[in-house]
Amino acid sequence: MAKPAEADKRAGFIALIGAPNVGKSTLLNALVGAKISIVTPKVQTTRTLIRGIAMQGAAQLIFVDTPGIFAPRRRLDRAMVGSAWASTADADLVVLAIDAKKGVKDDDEAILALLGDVRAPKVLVLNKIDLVDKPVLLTLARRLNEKIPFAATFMVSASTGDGVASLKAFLAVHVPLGPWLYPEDQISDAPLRQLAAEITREKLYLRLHQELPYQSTVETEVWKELKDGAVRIEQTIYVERESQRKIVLGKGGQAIKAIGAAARADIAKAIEQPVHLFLHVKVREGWGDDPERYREMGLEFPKE
Ligand SMILES: Nc1nc2c(ncn2[C@@H]2O[C@H](COP(=O)(O)OP(=O)(O)OP(=O)(O)O)[C@@H](O)[C@H]2O)c(=O)[nH]1
Ligand SMILES: [Mg+2]
Repeated sequence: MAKPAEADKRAGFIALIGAPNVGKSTLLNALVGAKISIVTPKVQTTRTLIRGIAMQGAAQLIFVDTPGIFAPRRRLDRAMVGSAWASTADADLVVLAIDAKKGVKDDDEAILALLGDVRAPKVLVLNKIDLVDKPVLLTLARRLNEKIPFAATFMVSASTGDGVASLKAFLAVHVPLGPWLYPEDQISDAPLRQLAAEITREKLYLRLHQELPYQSTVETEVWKELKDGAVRIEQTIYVERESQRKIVLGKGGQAIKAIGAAARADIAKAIEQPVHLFLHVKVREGWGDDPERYREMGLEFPKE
């Protein structure tokens, strides 16, 4: 494609917000065309702002995936929800994603009530349309547009990709004129260490159940390029209690082995390098109240 003239270039930040589990991260990955943000069937998977960058004609679209917005209880929850709302202040456009299958629930209502205060134009995305019939979608779109003046409404399936191209085309002509902010071939600004920690956290979420995923965090401690072109990565999984450490390890170390194997394969694919992954599991009681852990995650530490 011919290079656009400097004066025709556009660039903008597009915040993807919504209740937990509506498919924001899946949508970010579909829009960028690569796996940037982790996805699981569990709520509250995304913990911090994750940027993914896509080019569309003369426009550079910088998508910001955010933690799901819900009524927070713990300090970590408050930090996550706070970061999601903070993303809307810097955004040129805000995309509100709704799970069309679930419809409008309490968390969505609470978001809608606060969305009026957001200055940026808002775009409504009804996601998971592969799971619902058309008449349901039209009713949902009408009801939501009565509450908030959305600039446009899109019906998509982030999983199948249905409708994603139209959404992207719309966004590309609605971000402001201006120079591109990242090199054209860049698709993320997350450091590799963070990406690798996120991948391991995804495997933890997929493998472990109930409260355990929410009481764990993953940090990359060592990243060493080896002479043979491989990389040695050491990560620590922090949990709250000894009983949780035992579950993460599993009988005869089976659980941690499976988590490590799955994470290693995905990290190697993401960085296109062979990986030797070493996982440590440490009990750090009250890590959810430790400012250092928030710094590692890239979250503000809420005072209470
Ligand atoms: N059928 C279907 N499932 C979807 C679609 N988009 C996302 N999902 C599934 O919904 C679940 C949640 O997806 P995520 O992308 O992690 O949702 P999220 O909004 O980022 O969730 P949090 O980060 O927890 O707020 C996963 O199991 C996805 O595979 C879709 O279009 N159709
Ligand atoms: Mg997410």
